[in-house]
This record gives sequence, C-alpha cells and structure tokens, in this order.
Amino acid sequence: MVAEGSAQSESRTAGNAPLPPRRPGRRGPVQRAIAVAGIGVALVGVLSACSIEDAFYFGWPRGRITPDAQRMFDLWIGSAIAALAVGVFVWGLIFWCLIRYRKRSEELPPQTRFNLPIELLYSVTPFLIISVLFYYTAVVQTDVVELQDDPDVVVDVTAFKWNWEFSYPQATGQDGRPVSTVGTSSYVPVLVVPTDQRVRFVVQSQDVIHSFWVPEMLFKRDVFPGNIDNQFETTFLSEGAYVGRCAELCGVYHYSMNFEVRVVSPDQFQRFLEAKQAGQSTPEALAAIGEEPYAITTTPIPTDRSDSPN
Ligand SMILES: [Cu+2]
Repeated sequence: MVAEGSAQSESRTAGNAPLPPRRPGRRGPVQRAIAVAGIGVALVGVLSACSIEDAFYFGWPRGRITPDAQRMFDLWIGSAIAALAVGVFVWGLIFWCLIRYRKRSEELPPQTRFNLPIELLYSVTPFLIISVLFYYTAVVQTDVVELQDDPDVVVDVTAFKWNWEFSYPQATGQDGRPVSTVGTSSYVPVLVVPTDQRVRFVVQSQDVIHSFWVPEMLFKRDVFPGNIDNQFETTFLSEGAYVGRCAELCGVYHYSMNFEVRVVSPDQFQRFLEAKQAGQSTPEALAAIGEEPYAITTTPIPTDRSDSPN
C-alpha cells in the first residue's frame, strides 16, 4: 500500500512536465466534434431528402387551411425556436467547458460543490420555460376544441371498414333522410364544405376505431364506435381540394381509407346541397356547381387481388 501511494505522488509531480508536442495534421477534440456535427447535419439533410425551405417548416405541411391550423403552426414554431434557443445555450456551455477546462496536467483541479445560486437557477429556469409553453398550449388547445352553440353547417362523419360517409343533417333528401356522400372501393368520398362558415363535424364509427385526419388542417380526431359524443368545429379559409386519411391502423385495407375535402364558396355549397336534395349523385352535384366531379387529390386503391398468391 505504501509503495502505491508513493508511486501516485510521483506521477502527480511528473504531471507538471510540459505536454508532448501534437503531431502535425492531427485534429484536436474540438475540431473533431465540429467535423462530426457537420457530417451529421449534412447526412440528415441528404437522407431525408429535405429542401432547405422544408427545414424551416419542421416537417409540417405548407398549407394551413383553417385559423386553428395557423394557430397550432405558430405554437409549434414558437416552441421549436424556444427549444433551439435552449439547445444552443446548453451546447455553448458544453463546448465552453470542454475548451476552457480541458485537461492541461495530471493535477486534480479544485473541486467545488453546493453552489446554491446556480443550483437554484437551473432548477427554477426549466419550470419557467415549461410554464410558458404550458400556458400557450392550453390557450391554443382551448380555442381549437371549442364548440359554439350554433354552428352554420353540421356534418355527420361515419367511418367504417374501409371508407367514409359524410351526411348533412340540415338538408333532407327525397327519401326523408339527410343527404350524404359515401365512398366505395371504386370511388373516393368527397366531403364538401363551405368557406368562411363555422362547420361542426360529429364523428362516429360503425365498427372499429378509425381516425379522421386532414394533414392541411393540422388536426386529427379518433373516431370511436358506440354512443360517444365526439365533435369538433372549424372554419375553412380558402377554396381548394385537400386529401383526408384514416390515421388509425384499423385493418387490412386501412391504407385505402382516403377521402377528399372539397372547400367551395358558400353559394356553391348551398347549390350542392340543393342538387343532392333533388336526387343527384355526388359527381353530378359537383359538376352542377362547376367543380371536378371526382376526387383530384387521391385515387381509390385497386382492390383486384386476382394476381395475389392467396
Ligand atoms: Cu380506418
């Protein structure tokens, strides 16, 4: 034991000797870290096939067709910027420590502990950050899920394996039932809605759990079977056609559960309902208001399995 102790004190004394010169062409740890970070960033860009412009959207769709989508997008971008600011600050501290306190000798540096102000600072600061994030999340979420007393348009959404039916309880057809548009294996259902009017969606499933998702709305809502009161409302800002999907793995042909949201002017919407009430099919009614009769953002999935090994 005595021999070991003396060997240690010898090595500490020897540690004060100047370090051997670095070999030419050999990179230091800081340069290596920067090089690895640079390669990582380049690889992420190349492998994900992202453009520089896409990177600023953090993977979110470019179009935002409702005020709710715009508010959620702003919240997300604000949160991402806050996270990046914290990240840059922490990375800066890490690199500063790496450089400022890098090993210069074998001597143990002075050990400090119980720095109360700093410990308080790094305990309180994260709570402040998450409080601000929580506040804005709660405000935006409350607005997005808000239901008003008297929406302009109501759409009953029925999901079933593996398609959708959209019916309009405010417009009764010739058979005494609400007019509706439904998809089949050869026909993608088109959900027609007006701009600038409050639309309420009442969603329910006939079989398993599905999920109503329109990427450009930045919104999805699970669709449950049974008497579950599941509703949401929104307002569409601009006319256009947007793809909708089932976002819940609901069975073999889950991937074929697409639909299209067709946003038209309030006048066109009224004429569409009247055409449906007069007994026209959905393609006929769409053509009658000057719209494409069939979905343009997605096509039915081929259901011919004759070449399948089973
Ligand atoms: Cu589904």
